[in-house]
Amino acid sequence: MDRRTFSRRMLVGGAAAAATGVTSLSLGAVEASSAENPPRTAPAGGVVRRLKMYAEKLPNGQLGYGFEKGKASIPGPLIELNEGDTVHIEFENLTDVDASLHVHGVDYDIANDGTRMNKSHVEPGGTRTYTWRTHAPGRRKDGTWEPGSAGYWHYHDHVVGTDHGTGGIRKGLYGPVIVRRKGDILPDKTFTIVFNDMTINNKPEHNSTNFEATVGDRLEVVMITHGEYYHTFHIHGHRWADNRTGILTGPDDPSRVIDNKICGPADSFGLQFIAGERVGAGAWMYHCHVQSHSDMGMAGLLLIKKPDGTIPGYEPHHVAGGAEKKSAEGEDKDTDKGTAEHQH
Ligand SMILES: [Cu+2]
Repeated sequence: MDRRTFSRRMLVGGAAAAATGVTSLSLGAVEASSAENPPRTAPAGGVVRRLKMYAEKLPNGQLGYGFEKGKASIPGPLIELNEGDTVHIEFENLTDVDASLHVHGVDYDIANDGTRMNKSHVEPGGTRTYTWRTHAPGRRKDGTWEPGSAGYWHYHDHVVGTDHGTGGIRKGLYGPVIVRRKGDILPDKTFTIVFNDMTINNKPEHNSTNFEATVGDRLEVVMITHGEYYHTFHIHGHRWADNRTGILTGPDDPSRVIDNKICGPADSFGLQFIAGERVGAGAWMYHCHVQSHSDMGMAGLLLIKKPDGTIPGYEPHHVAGGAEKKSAEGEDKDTDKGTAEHQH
């Protein structure tokens, strides 16, 4: 049972409803201002995890990473760690070219760099285990402060096409990494949005990449940029804090609250917000705010439903990018379940 279902059952069930005077129906109203229960938080790290990861060719000729054979996706699957965790990733290259797994932000020695420079890539059909470590912040012996590993990071290929992985990234070999600090607020759902050249998540232009949620859900977005251009990431009706977690820590947190952020190649950041808080359900656009980019299709929808599942004013046949959808493209326009969406 997810948190949303849980909180709604609690409300319908009695005690909470009696105390606050609200009913489950009023959750969908515009005046619903925040989640009802204290959010779950990240535990302390220190766990050793093992993952299997594949790189493979997708039916459309693009390339993807996946945790299972035949299940590769663009972006690749979310790798979520807590500071102090170690992960050993047994990476198998099922493509017909050299490939690798190179990560940003966490601790790895040179043998785990995933580059041709130190022969840490993998030949077609080959396997290699990459080890990533993470650590909590703390004071060095010299008294200076060492940052922890927590952050919104990403992994990508570094050898397909060129020694910089230009061909691999262009074809979809990239994915999100989240390292959490003990006590970080956990979301109900995580979406990964990658601006790669002029696409979102390598989808054909004007096939908007949509995500679904319900009013009151605590949503998290991992936003990654790749390719040749700078972009600005904008969400309608929702804001976030421009800091490590995307959430203000309290009334004195000096972080700027924003609804638009500039991003360039290999940048990554994360944000959290409550779906529909003070604004209600709807087909809320998100898009690159470089005008020519949004006009060329760098736009999608956060489909935020009322608890009864409806979305006021939403007309599913209008594409966010502005052009009418051709019927042949119908399948691709569906929400990004199972690839860029991660349910907690
Ligand atoms: Cu753009």
